[in-house]
Amino acid sequence: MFTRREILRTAGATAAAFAVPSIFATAAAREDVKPVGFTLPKLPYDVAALEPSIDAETMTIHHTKHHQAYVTNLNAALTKDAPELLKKPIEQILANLKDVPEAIRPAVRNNGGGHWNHSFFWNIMTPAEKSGAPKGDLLKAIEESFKTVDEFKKAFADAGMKRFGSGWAWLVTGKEKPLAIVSSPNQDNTIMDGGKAPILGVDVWEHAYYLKYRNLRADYIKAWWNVVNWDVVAANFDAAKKG
Ligand code: MN3
Repeated sequence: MFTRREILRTAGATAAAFAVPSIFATAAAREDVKPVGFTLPKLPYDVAALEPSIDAETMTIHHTKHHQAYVTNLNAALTKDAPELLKKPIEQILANLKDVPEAIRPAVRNNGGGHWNHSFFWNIMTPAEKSGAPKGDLLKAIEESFKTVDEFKKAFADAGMKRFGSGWAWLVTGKEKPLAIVSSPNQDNTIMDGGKAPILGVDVWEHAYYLKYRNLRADYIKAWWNVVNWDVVAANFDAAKKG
């Protein structure tokens, strides 16, 4: 058995021996170098876990190519013109886009929005057998706002269908009624310029569905309901009411 002191001494000696890192050691290979800025979050399930609603190939490309590109481009823009923002929470950056230097503001809006939206989107989905249904306060709020869950789903799908081109449909806490449906273009969301975070959202960019559903966005949204994580949506609703 080593005493704590001996372990520290051994660790110190090892560190000293490698104090000058080899020029052949890349940042990626060195565990002491943490990536700077934002990173791609892991999916909370296997890439094939949402089949057949969302196929594994679409999920893989969507996560490791599209979402990764938003992260890479966000980091690149901030590194260039506002490196101090690399350490801020993404929500704080999006809520204060006016404070981002003008030269990179569109890039931060699009890629920062893309990063937040996709991180959010992965979390509000789950394998169909765990999807559940709206209940408790969330169910009451849906019924008060849209009469029935079916009417809500119809109105939400309609918002996704009517979003011309690329964008998102969102469920948010409302002013007159407990809940409201909005949609946004591109990678915009309700946090930008001071709004609250949404409690549910669907990505209606073609990259989210085209491989499997081709041009049939309505079929994609219909199948997507099967993999909504209603426990997470309920938790988002609770957080939005408090916030
Ligand atoms: Mn997407």
